[in-house]
Amino acid sequence: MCINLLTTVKRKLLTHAHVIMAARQSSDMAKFKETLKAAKNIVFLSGAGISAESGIPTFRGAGGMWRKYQSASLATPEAFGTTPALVWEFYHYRREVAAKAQPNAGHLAIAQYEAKHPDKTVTVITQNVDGLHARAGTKNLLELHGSLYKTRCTKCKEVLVNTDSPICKALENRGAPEVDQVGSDIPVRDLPHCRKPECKGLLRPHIVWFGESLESAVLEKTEAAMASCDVCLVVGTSSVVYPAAMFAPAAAARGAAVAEFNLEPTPATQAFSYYFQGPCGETLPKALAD
Ligand code: BJW
Ligand code: ZN
Repeated sequence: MCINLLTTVKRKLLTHAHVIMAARQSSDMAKFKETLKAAKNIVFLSGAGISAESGIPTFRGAGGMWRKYQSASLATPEAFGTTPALVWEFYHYRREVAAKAQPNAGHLAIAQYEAKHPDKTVTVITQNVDGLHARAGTKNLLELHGSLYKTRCTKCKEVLVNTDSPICKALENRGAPEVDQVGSDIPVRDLPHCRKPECKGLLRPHIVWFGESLESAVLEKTEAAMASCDVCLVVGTSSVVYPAAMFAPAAAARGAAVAEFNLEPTPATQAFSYYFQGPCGETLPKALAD
């Protein structure tokens, strides 16, 4: 029911916005910079593409496989319920990859833009869980889909920051993507567990999986930022995962200037006023320079 409603809203937004915006879409960087200069409330909405140039695989396309599994098939409560060790191997691998990666020119340009414009409200809303925006120095950050470096107890629900490497002894040297193996032989008792003696519940990554609701406090702040922004920069997202995919088309439909930075067009591109094609590690620094 909910999905049907959201799908209808999405279609209407995209069709409506397509009709109004398609003829007026621009790739004029100088014009966009003028629009940005005049803006007071600016939102960056980022996805996996911004971290691609740091060596972190995106979800869809070539990088979206781990072993013989689609990444999206492991990012579900069902997968964790049936094979928690396999899902932990996958997330352990991704924690290690992201910890070794460095923020790239795109992350840094956004962080520097925020620091240089204390007169503006700059909000970074990311679907990424890799922590690279924060490591680049972004302060006003909303992590829509959680973090690789937070755990949540499945029993008492405690959320904790955890940057241990490895997160537990049993996961040491595990999670290699090239291994030709079905499932995982790590016993559940050896996976990360709650530190509280009275609980000892199984920990899971504090990440929003398919079919799960986004954290309400994060969602409320996101909706407030999206409702008040006058410019939104949509960076490196395929705009196919909801509710995140809905935010920028809705902002465009109410008249905000929305600029997309991507290697290729997405289902939302036509709804936006600006489109800058190319690696965002190159296009964003240009767009954000004085
Ligand atoms: C570059 C580049 C470079 C590359 N420079 N660009 C309404 C309609 C239909 C379905 C739904 C709906 N509402 C809910 C759903 C179900 C579902 C959903 O959206 N499914 C769709 C796939 C259809 N959504 C949910 O389940 C969400 N929950 C929810 O809505 O709860 C309420 C509810 C539940 C059930 C029913 C109804 C309501 C939760 C979604 C959580 C998503 N989680 C994931 C995985 C966890 C994180 C992790 O493990 O890392 O988050 S999915 C995965 O996709 C990940 C990402 O954050 C997310 C978005 O992907 P992203 O970032 O866009 O990456 P890619 O790979 O798709 O795209 C990369 C882009 O970069 C490409 O465009 C490239 O071209 C570009 N690029 N290099 C610039 N250098
Ligand atoms: Zn607990």
